Amino acid sequence: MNAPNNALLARQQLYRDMDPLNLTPLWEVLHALVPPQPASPCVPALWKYGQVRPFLMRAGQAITAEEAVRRVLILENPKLRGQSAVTQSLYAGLQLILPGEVAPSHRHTQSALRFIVEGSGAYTAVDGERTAMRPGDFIITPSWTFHDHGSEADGPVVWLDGLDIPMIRFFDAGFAQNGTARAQEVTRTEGTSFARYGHNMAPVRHDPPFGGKTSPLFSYPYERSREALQQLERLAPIDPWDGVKLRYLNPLTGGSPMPTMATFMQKLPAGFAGKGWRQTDGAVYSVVEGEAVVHAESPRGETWRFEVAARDHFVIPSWHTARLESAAGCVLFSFSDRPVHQALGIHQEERLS
Ligand code: GTQ
Repeated sequence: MNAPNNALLARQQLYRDMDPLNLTPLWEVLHALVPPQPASPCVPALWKYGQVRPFLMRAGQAITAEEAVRRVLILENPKLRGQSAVTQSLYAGLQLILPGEVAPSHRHTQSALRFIVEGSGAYTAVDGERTAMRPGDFIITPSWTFHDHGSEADGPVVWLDGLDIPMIRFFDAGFAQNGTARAQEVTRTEGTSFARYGHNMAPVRHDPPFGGKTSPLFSYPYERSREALQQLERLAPIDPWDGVKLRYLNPLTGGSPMPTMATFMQKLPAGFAGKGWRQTDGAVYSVVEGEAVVHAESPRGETWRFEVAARDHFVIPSWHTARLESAAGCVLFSFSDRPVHQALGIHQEERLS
């Protein structure tokens, strides 16, 4: 298969001669371009809340929410440092807001989710309606809607931001605008969206907001999701891979709450020893309650073992095998880019027996 030396030299001369024309030979890169299986440059990674929180609080002293616009510490994949990315397509960060602060109004084409990690009494305002933030709540900021965050709490409030920033950057499709007011005008009473869409009912004559692409529910309260998981743990068989796992949905379509990101909540019963699985959508996890052990293995056979507890965050990249165990029981929130894989017909999942 080896070409003789003079043939190799001729090829190298060919590459050098064509280089000024921005030409490059496919056969030197083909294998990496179309790999036999996903070969993510990302690695599984863990952020222990006890280690991250002191830096969040120092950030709280170093800069105001107003000056920072968004006071966030980005969770960067160790193999994507400098790219503000937790996977190739997703962004994750921990945002801090202190009592009395306002993170000013703006909008962007990137979709955002908030998952509340610590503290109550902050709110986010979307499209003229405020939503209170409580730990475990999942809140949406749809693409191109003005949003600001504020706090009337008596202590720090921290939430996980999940955005499709790297994906929108990949498509070079990002736009952003600042609001004219610091905080947007409130035009609807808090709870209106939930009353309208949060009960398996929908308005009779009503165009879906946000072009029908994003859920009209801004807030999925934890007490509801937790109740569902708890009941299922009692009433129905436990899935050997996931424990009890549900996906959040857009009540008007049955699809994911946002066009680019799927969100999930799952409960591992006490004593759970899950089987391994892998999927093409890399996922970011926020531990809500309890504790678990996460085993991960890359397609090349490298292994990781994370001991996780409430408020810790971790990432499982594409096509890495993961396995969850929990002695005491555990509740996990997660998000991934699955809706995009599904829309493109490239989603794959493998469940090991
Ligand atoms: O809250 O609007 O973590 O625009 C990154 C970009 C949060 C936000 C982030 C953002 C926001």
